[in-house]
Amino acid sequence: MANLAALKEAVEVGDRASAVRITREAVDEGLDPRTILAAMTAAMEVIGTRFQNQEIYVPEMLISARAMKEATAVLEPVLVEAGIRPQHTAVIGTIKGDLHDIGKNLVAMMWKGANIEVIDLGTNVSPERFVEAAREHGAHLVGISALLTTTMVGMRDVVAAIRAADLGGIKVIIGGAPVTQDFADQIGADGYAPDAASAVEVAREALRAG
Ligand code: B1M
Repeated sequence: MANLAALKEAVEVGDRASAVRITREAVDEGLDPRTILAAMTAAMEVIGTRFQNQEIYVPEMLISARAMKEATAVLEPVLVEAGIRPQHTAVIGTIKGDLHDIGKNLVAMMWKGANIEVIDLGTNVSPERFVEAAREHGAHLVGISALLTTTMVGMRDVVAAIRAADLGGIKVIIGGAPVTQDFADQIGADGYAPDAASAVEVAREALRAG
């Protein structure tokens, strides 16, 4: 019988081959795909906590995320067939004028790890593009990343454009090295996360607030 504890362990240590093999075994045995996904999500939670505690760094986090990505690729057709979709959708991007994407990619991975569907708009994303994508995908969350003091000011325009577009109760979460909670409050964002691991809890809290 497929060992889900071993699957969790494989994702934690970034052992792609084992993660994929155990996921295949579990799928072949007809295990509920949600249970299989939960084992991987639990692994990413552990990774997030270790990252926050500075027990691991960006490379280890990327290795785990890659293992999860490959294993979820095996699971995805089963989830689709069973009509199981993530409950929430996020669009994420780096602000206009800014090409830094390593931190944004980590947040996207952690959100995917937390079973949020993520539409990644890449870098240099205009306020109009954020709004258009949020509308197109019926997003519940918008994530904006900025690494430059010169570009972070543009986050204010994205928040304003989202509010003006009247997209329901959509939540805006911001982050990036120069960004602070104070700045998030000033521009009316719904949340600020200092790192990719806490971005999961901040997103969950914002979504819970409705
Ligand atoms: Co640039 N760069 N860079 N750079 N770069 C910085 C940011 C800088 C601090 C370097 C320095 O001068 N010491 C400086 C900014 C100064 C400032 O404005 N305060 C700088 C500059 C000036 C520039 C250029 C202007 C340089 C030039 O051309 N003269 C230029 C700008 C280009 C542009 O964007 N238009 C430039 C270019 C580049 C590269 C293209 C060469 C490359 C980017 C490659 C890429 O991303 N694909 C690059 C890099 C790599 C860096 C440094 C070295 C590393 C950034 C990084 O990836 N960190 C950086 C210096 C440094 O930080 N030591 C620097 C690792 C990453 C995991 O951390 O992105 O902070 P970070 O993400 C964290 C959190 O911030 C948070 O979670 C992540 C994980 O915990 N987070 C979020 C991020 N986004 C979030 C979103 C959230 C929540 C949390 O919610 C949605």
